[in-house]
Amino acid sequence: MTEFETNYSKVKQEYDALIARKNQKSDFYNGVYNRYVNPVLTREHAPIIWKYDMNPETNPHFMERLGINAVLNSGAIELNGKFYLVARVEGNDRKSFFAVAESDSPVDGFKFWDFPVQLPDTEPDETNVYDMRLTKHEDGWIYGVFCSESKDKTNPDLSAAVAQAGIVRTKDLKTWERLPNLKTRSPQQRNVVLHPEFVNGKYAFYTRPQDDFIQTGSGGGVCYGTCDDITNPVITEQEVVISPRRYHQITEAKNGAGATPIKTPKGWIHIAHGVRNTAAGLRYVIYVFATDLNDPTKLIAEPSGVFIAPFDGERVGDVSNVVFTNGAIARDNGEVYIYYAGSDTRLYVASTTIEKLMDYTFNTPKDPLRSVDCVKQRCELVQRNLDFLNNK
Ligand code: M1P
Repeated sequence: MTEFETNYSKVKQEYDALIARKNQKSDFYNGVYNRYVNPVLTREHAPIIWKYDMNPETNPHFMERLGINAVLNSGAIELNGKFYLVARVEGNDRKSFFAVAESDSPVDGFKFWDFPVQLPDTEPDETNVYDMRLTKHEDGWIYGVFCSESKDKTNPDLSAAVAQAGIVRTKDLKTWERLPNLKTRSPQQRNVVLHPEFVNGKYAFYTRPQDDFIQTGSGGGVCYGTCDDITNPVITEQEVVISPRRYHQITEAKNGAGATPIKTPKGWIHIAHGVRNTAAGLRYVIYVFATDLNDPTKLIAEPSGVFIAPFDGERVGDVSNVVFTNGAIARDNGEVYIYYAGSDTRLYVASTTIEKLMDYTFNTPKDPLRSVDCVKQRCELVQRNLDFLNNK
């Protein structure tokens, strides 16, 4: 065999085995959701034809020509009984792009389509795109809202950038129509999500105003605003904060909407991320809150603390100590699959049910905000448990 044939055969066997690999629930237990042993997408899931020149004459060593560095933050949707992830794929050149991975199962078997998503090139200054949230809207379209990043030409700092919310729509995940970027009063926006229903006849967005590319500054948290026309997406009014950042909570440094909210009989459940600063840098965790079914600006439940925090191998990667979600699938049969990236490197899944998610959201006590009150809260639980156990 030639060097090309030997190396290709090894790479192909490993790729085929990876796609065929079955996933299983891990030993992790908290009663709220299950983790799985294997990530659902990694850079090794990138098709061979994305990376290698397959012609032995021009690539005798079977060398990667265009490597893939990471596969992470993914929008998620179920269509006609199949599961689709629109993943953020980062090339070795640091630029991200979107690609659709499809499977018959929500927890394994995801395989990328041959071609990545080719977005219409309507924003000439746009350098990078990432983190698409998919919303099956009641107007009949599937929308993708993502971060559209450009160089801040007004700032001499080489790293200064501007984040905006880009918007596309599709019916089949194959043909994408690009709409103008969302305009709001904030100079920058990231982690913007489209609400799946009209609210008083308007399109409603969850936003995250920020003064700077990294720091949210005066941005008070996850916000809400509406626009009349999705083809001219402008939120004219001041957005209202629906999930605030707070001192000494997991959202202190910043937070952001994650998956498109899930409609339940008791309210819209949001699976979002919160960030705090530590000596080791920013720590990203996933948390949950709920808003009123008829008034999406009204916060009705705030379970205390983290929902998913970086655990075991999730902790380490290109940006360590990060878990981040921008996609979940709530099935008609009550199953819920939450796709979350570990350390900006690979994509995991957690599974639960609507019933458990509601139990967690509406029965987990609120954060009492001060250590002394947290001790009281825990002592009350201990006392109730002792009373119950002693009276059995
Ligand atoms: O590196 C962690 C995450 O950082 C950003 O999130 P935020 O805007 O809240 O800081 C995003 O760029 C996200 O892609 C990334 O995972």
